[in-house]
Amino acid sequence: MSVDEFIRTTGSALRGNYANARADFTVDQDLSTYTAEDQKLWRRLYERQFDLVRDYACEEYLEHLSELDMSQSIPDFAALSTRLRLATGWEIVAVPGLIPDLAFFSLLAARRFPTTVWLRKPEEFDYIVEPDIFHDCFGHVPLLFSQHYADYLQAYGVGALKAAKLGPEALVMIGRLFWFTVEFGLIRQGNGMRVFGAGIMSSSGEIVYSIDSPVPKRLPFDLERIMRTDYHIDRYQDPYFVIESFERLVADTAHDFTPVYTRLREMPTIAKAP
Ligand code: HBI
Ligand code: FE
Repeated sequence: MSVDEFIRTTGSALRGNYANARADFTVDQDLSTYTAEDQKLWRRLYERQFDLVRDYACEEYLEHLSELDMSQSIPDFAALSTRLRLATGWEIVAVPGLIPDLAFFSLLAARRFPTTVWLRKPEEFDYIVEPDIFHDCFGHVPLLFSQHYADYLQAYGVGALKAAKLGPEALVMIGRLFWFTVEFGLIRQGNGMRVFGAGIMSSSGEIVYSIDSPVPKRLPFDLERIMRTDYHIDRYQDPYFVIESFERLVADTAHDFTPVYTRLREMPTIAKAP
């Protein structure tokens, strides 16, 4: 889909500025557009969430977060990319906000992580539905420095492009895989249940809820169950899925999903919690 067509069809719902977007939906990050208020809000968001991730995030995440220097100001994507290329061959590219599925998957398949440039407003401190720069940088970027996770995300992009060719049902199914791993995944580690999904990692409420609450189910990672499970986008998840390691996640999703889509199409969807 072209940028113009995207603006025309999703127009009023789009929050970012798409006017200068290139055909692949990337833009330049202009650090001078962030105000002193934005920087202050970033520091507040970072500080609150940093205290939480220490107790709830997986090891790999914490290792890489502490190596990055994001606590004092909104990160410069070019500087992050320089380090990331050396670590895992990924880079950070700026995007205006949500971009079409195909554009998103194409960037992932090329080891380019689309990162939103705008920051939420102070009144949205606790919660936003769309990804902003805090969600993308704090939630996603640290794990891109981890080799198996980085490989998983690229493979996901390749697989999702293939699903898009197979049709809308396959795309819904592989979209659920992204949701229940990259955004809301849990991982079992030596120190107990930990978070790796970026949607949880950047949320002050859900990071505690996902680990400590007795309410949600925490099911072992099961590709086919995930592909059949519907979800809410605007409330805490139930269920969560728990992986054993990033290596296992890569291995468990390395096969061709084409026959899986065909089989699952005939099976009922597992409804989201009411
Ligand atoms: N665009 N910027 C951005 N960030 C996302 O996480 C994103 C997107 N476009 C599409 C999309 N996600 C979904 O297709 C995935 O959640 C599967
Ligand atoms: Fe995200």
